[in-house]
Amino acid sequence: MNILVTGGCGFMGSHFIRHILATYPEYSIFNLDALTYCGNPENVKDIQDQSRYQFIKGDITNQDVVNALVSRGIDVIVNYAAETHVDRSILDPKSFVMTDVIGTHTLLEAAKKYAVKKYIQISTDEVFGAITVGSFTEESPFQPNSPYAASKASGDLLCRAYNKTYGVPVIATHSVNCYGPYQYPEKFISLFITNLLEEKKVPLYGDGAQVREWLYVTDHARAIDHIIHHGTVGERYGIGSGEERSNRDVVDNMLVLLEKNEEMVQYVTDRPGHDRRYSIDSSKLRILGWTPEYSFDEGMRKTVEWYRGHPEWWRPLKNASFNEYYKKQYQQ
Ligand code: TDX
Repeated sequence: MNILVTGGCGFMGSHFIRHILATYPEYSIFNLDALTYCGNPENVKDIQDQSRYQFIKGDITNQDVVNALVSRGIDVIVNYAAETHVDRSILDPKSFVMTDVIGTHTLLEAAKKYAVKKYIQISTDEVFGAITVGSFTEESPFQPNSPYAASKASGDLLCRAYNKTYGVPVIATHSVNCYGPYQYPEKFISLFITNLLEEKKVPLYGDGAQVREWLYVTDHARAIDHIIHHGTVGERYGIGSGEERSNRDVVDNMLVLLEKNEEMVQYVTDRPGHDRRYSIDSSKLRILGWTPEYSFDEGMRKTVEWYRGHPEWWRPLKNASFNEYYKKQYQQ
């Protein structure tokens, strides 16, 4: 099987590629990545020399580039390429519309033209908005609150329309928050662990009582593998762990693992439009036989150990200029 992974130098895409190459000796992976700020060739360094792996630098909004690649006999497209950081989307929504909407459209056009066998859309629980009690299901309406969530929801709606109108074999996936090694140090868990390792305070938004459901990243890779092989075209699947934690609880967990005290926690101005709680009912996928391997406690231990052992990976990224906006906005 030939799989085109977009955004394969990013956090989640790189774990998926590693999983597929290790699990299926007969599969080939084509990794199309524009190498924007969070696409890092270091994330796939350990597999880059394998003959079944090929990297192509390119943007998913470029139809010629995408067509040239998909016409080479791609069976499955897995669209991991996306702008994903909510705080950035508040500052610069257009880049999110370009990649998450136009980019998705470009891939769908190629999937239609070259009749790929499956198109897997990697999306998020954020498209459903926030939920106070209970969990979102595949039938929940889209109620995005951030420009990021709106862009992903728009891409997902195009996926639905391309399936209904043209018969493109789309499967959409909505995952809870992922964490683990190689996550760019702008997201909550990766930012906070690396701050604490640098003896810097961690900026907790608002009252810290917001709730997220956390999934270890390799479990997400396994879920997508499962959906490629067992999912039904035209369906959506929620991917969740059931491991809900308030942000404050997650911080307490990190303080213990990193042996830091309360003085390191700084409550800062809340994120505009901050969703209070996300939660996904993943029973539809679990009935197909997928279940996560890692508990939150195990996943956090592994994640902290990885960041502790790889300062050469994250330290240069923490110094990058993008952090300036971030610091001004939230970390004073
Ligand atoms: O500095 C911070 N302080 C803080 O309190 C950051 C970066 C985050 N937070 C809070 C905001 C959220 O309640 O932590 C929680 C998690 O924040 P993010 O890591 O930014 O994730 P979230 O906003 O929940 O969105 C994520 O989940 C769905 C990802 O960024 C998306 O890419 C994914 O699709």
